[in-house]
Amino acid sequence: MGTALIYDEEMTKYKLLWVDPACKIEVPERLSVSYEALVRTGLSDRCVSVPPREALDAEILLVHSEEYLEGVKKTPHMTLEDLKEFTLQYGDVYFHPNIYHCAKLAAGSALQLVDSVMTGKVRNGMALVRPPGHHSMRSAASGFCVFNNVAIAARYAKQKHGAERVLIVDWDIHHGQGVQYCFEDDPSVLYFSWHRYEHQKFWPNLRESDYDSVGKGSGAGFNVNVPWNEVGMENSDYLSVFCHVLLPVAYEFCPDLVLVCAGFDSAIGDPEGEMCATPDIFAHLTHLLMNLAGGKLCAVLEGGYNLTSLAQSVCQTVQTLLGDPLPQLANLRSPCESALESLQCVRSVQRQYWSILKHAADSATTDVSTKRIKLAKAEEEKAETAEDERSQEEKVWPEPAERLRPPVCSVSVLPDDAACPDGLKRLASSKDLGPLLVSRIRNRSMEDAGDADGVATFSRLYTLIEKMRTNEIGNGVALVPDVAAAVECVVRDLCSDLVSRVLVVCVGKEELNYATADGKMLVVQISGEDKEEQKGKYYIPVCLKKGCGDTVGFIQAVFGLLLPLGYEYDPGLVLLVRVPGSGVGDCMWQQLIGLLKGFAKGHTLVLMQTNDGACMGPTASALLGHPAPPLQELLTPLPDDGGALERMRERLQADWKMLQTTGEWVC
Ligand code: X5A
Ligand code: ZN
Repeated sequence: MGTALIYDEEMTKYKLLWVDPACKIEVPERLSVSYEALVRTGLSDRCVSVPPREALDAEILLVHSEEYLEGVKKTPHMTLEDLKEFTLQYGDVYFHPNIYHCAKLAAGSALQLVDSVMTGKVRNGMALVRPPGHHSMRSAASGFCVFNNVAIAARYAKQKHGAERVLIVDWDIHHGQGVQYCFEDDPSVLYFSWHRYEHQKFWPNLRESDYDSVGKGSGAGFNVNVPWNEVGMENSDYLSVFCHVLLPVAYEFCPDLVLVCAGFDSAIGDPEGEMCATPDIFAHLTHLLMNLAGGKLCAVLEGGYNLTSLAQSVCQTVQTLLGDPLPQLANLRSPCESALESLQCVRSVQRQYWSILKHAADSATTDVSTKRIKLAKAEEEKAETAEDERSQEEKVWPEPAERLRPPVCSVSVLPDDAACPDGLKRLASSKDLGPLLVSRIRNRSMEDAGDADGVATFSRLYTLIEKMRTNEIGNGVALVPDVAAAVECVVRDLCSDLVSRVLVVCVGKEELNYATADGKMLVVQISGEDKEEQKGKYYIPVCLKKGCGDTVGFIQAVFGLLLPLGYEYDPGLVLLVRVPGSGVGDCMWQQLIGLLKGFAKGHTLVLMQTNDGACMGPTASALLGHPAPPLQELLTPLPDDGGALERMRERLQADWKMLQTTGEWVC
């Protein structure tokens, strides 16, 4: 199952024909430069090339009015003067004799992509299109957009492919007001958008772009706006919003298809966005969405006006869709105060609609005087940033690191009589451990009857860890007689010389008494028992009263705690431990493996107990990069067990900044 790429040079064949400072950044090179970068890096060759087609009138009419379509249809025959006049009815957009043709191709590209993904021809894909779509409305062009490509695609997916729920993630830096208007009262399409807002000072300057526009009627709660009230947002700000708002809501929504309004004006260097997130953040944003909807994800280009930043970001996105290892995001900073305020406001207004956010801290009611102060402050800043447009273009950042696929994706370390799952390579040979390590291992696996076997297993594990470090192997799974003893041995004896930070994720209750305070490992334990107290910064027991089978609780723990902790900790290896009888379901387990692959460049070692081999199949599948099945049970969540998790998150915020979800200021 591959990745589709849709591109046609034809969509570079229109441009601005007069002087308009608001439109001069929307140039044909946006598309050619992005495509050329995909060719140069060899990524386009690895994709399934799908041709675009023109969207039919009937398809355009799924979203737009007849009058509007008829108006646009006349533009190919207009004189320059007529085109200028036609353009004047709308805001920040231009027409050209060939734009109608391109707009039909852009919308049709999105439909071709949906067809390819929904019929299973490919797993996912990206369409490189011009003109963009998310600003265009039922009867109006806007913000360089003519037809609303993604909105049309969502309606089409429902109608033609029977998709019941479609998630639209709009990570472009502008608010896709066209998409919001289209689905405002529709609970079958969840629209998420973050956007530069600056308390309504930024284009399109709409009151309804704020966090309190949540949808209307039965669509209430299915519109999620995250306004950025300052420029300069960074990777940590974006990841915080994904972990603490979008992902929990998206998992509860349980979409059949994910559409991404993939604008890259939210990346560093962009003259419109003026944000500071680096292109490799899009690898993570993409990855975090790739286990929803059974992996069915269609990304459709929107904005992106710094050609360097745009091309790099497009490559990061496509490379992730192809399944390559994720880049490490080192040195994440804390989310900034303004981002935290936005986060708090969104969570507090959305918590009534999403059971997974029910325990989000309630923010105080709107404090008008505070808002005034902020407005004034925004005004001041605006005045200060007169020099900015050039300074954005002059911004420099390091080129994203190469993301090399290891020669061997996944291996198994198994007893001789256990069958190796398809696609995994059995690790047979092992390294001579040397007498010191052997005696250390002997001392640990004391009571084990098959002591010689134990040493052989551990020496294979040592080889595996070593080869993950050198990227000869991606990940692996091992069956061991006693997981608790194995974890201790792996972390203390085998990893200590090889990796500096190990993230240990333990699912189920097991005595882990060796957590260190020196930060060489971080233990997050998710279990059904409630005895353990948190010990220091690096041992974090998460207790779900109803056990690991409680999907809502588990998801809260994963997105609210585990992922943000992982991003902040930045491990060199992930050790995932499955304690027998934990009660975690197969789907959840696969989701967890999929999500953890975002850390340590995908180097995950799964430890399971020999008698727990039944879940070997699902484990192998997830390690090989197959998308996890959707968590259907979230559609009818059980009553949950209260705010214990929220309180724990609050306690830990002093040590772990990525856990913060509230600002000092009220909304
Ligand atoms: C698709 C997109 C931006 C329009 C900005 C107008 N449009 N000032 O990024
Ligand atoms: Zn944009």
